Amino acid sequence: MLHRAVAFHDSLATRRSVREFSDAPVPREIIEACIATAGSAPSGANHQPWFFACVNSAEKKREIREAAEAEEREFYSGRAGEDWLDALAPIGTDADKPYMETAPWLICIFAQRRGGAHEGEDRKNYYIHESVGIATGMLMAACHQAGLATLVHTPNPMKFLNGICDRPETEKPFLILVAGYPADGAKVPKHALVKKPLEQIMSVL
Ligand code: IYR
Repeated sequence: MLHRAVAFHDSLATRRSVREFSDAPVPREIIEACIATAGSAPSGANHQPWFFACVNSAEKKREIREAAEAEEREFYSGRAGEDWLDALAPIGTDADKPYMETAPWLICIFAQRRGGAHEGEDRKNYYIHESVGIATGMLMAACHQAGLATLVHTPNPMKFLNGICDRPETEKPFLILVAGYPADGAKVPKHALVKKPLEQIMSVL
């Protein structure tokens, strides 16, 4: 058990949030297998309140990039506020998101306010954000295991995604997961490599 737990840690600890992607295609079957892993996550009352719109077409990716960059320009030119921009400075991000067109897949994740455990139901869902967050973490781990790099992208607001991905108003865009291969020589900021040691994130009582 310890060997398996440590081996899993050693693998996941090599995950990087990448902002330079290769345009090499990734077969749909790989994405489907990763989404199936996400779909196996636990959720409130097992209602599985998530939907994954997997965008691969160049036209849709361009639409999403353009809408996201419009929001990001507002964010970086004032909406974020000084503290937030200060916190982001060591990551070196800005409003330009070319990787949203370069990467083969944009997985647009939606949280369903209503639904239920069975297809066609219209009941209230519970613990939506917790459930979709857990599923997203499992999706990222699955992508990593498959050899794919990912980036969590959260333009704010993301309302534009409902229209582009053809999703109903009862679904709230949760985040965009960019997925593909890292570009040759892709770099990550030093800041992102520092993870808190166990003593800081855990206690045994
Ligand atoms: N959504 C913006 C800003 C951003 C916010 C946080 I908090 C980050 O950790 C990284 C970025 C962007 O993607 O640039």
